[in-house]
Amino acid sequence: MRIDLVTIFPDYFTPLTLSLLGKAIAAGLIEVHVHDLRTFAHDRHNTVDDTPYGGGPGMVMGPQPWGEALDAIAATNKELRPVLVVPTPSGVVFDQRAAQAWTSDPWLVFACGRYEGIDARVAQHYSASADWAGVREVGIGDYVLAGGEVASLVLIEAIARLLPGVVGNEASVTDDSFASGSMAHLLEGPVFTKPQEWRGLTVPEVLLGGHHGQITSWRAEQARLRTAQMRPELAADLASDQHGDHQS
Ligand code: JFH
Repeated sequence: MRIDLVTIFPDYFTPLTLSLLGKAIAAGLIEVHVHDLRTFAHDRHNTVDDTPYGGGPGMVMGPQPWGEALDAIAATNKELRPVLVVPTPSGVVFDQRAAQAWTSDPWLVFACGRYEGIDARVAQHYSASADWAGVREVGIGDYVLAGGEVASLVLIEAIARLLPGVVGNEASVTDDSFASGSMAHLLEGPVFTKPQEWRGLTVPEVLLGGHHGQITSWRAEQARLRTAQMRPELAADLASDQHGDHQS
């Protein structure tokens, strides 16, 4: 998978060289290119923002540097059509199902906005361009970040760990796909490792016995309890599914 990032803060993406992602990049499973948007602004101060039409607080990123940057990126490979990903608090919220679906895109270009966001004509233009595979305006949750950089890191990490060969421990990813299948709306219960007793706290007996049937049903029950406690709205979905009106 190829990933391009356009930003006025290229340093935000140094974490991509670490850990899981860093190894995947080093192994050639993921190819990452970071671009400084200001190099596509041509006035004396490399200005990328301006006042909003219609008034209101803050500044908006103008379309000109974005157009030049994105056209230059698309022109680097005429075999593939990139998908333009635009993180925004007013997008569809990204979830595990989207992460799984996006693993089959060969080329994602992330437009990381700042200020109050990017002039809407940028998304409009690339949605209609035959050189691009589409535009996805996405959020990562209902809170407002200062820009698209951290949201892009979140999206990339969620997608990249699902790519074949990226996670050494394949079982942990297999478990995820199990979790997004029949266990669709269940949270995971507690997990334990050695020592068997720590500060007077013990590991549940059932996990020590090696009775796999009992362990599986204990974990299922813990998952139900945890979901009811932490995410009552998901528990409600589960209950209504069981009454035969499953959504999506
Ligand atoms: C981003 C920012 C918009 C406008 C009322 C609520 C928002 C500040 C680019 C994604 C998620 C983001 C995100 C993604 C990209 C950008 C800051 C945008 C507004 C009006 C203020 C700039 C934020 N899930 N959260 N945040 N910003 N206000």
